[in-house]
Amino acid sequence: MKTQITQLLGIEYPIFQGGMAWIAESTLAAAVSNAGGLGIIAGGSAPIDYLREQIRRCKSLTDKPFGVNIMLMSPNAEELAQLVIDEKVPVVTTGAGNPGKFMAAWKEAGVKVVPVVPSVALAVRMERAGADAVIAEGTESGGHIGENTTMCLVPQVADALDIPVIAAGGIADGRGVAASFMLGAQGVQVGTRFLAAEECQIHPTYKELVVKAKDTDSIVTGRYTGHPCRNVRTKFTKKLASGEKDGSLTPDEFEQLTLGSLRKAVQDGNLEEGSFLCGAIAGMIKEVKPAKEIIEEMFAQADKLLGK
Ligand code: TUI
Repeated sequence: MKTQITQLLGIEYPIFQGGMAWIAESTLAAAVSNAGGLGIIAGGSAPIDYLREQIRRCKSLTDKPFGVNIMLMSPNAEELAQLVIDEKVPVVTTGAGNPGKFMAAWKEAGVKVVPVVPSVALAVRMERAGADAVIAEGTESGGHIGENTTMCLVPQVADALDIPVIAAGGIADGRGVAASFMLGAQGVQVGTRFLAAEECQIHPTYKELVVKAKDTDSIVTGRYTGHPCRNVRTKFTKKLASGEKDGSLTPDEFEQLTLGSLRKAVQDGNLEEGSFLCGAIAGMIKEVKPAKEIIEEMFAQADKLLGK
């Protein structure tokens, strides 16, 4: 499927794998890139030496383009911004902030820059700053989220920009891909569906939670801390949500409880203290499959729906 995004990046399918912190490492990213999408290694708040190793490992596993996601709230953002230049990473996506101060250096180095935006205002600023495309991410996404929905945000961002728009949030099959194109997107970013990819290195308990989730099994916690986060509904996240609602947890206590909770979910499958981030579309995911099958099925269905 050819779009402005496949042409811009030299990939076969216009799909980015979400840069999920603690989750998106070189094995998953290389599998997605080898399948013709854009695999992404998450910077998260990981140490720079680990990320350098992951980037080099990804290069050894694929000769296709891949990207690195920089979480701008992370203390290592500055160092990682330089690492992607030094390692000649072809594409950078950013999240959780405004990457304006890094833009000139990335452009000069020939890195393609694709920021995640939760609003039209930030999308317009990113285009002016030289972004190659933007990812308009709706509140259906997993992890740290904005307020606007994919259905409302994507067409408004597409109307406001000349550069291509990638839709994210709530997309897990060909219907979501086709709908995104109808909304004016030139590509999609998919996170939650790849949690249930065979190559995704998360704890088996995490995959099981995603595959067993129903439509009502995602929950947003932490709005009162200023960092709302969508997770699988578990005993732990229900406790956080009720503490937030009835005031029995202060924002500081909430932050203390959630510190390190993503690592506990991803590495240990810890249901008592782990935050299993997932998007609202988890209920649609029923099977663990190789990334290549996920992508090929998604685009075969989208092609059919779009009458190609
Ligand atoms: O970043 C994400 N999702 C994430 S990051 C993450 S790890 C984390 N750790 C600690 C606290 C919070 C998160 C888990 N999930 N998605 C991309 C995203 N970016 N969602 C929303 C935004 C965003 C929000 C505000 C992007 C830009 C922005 O700009 C504000 C400004 O500066 O104008």
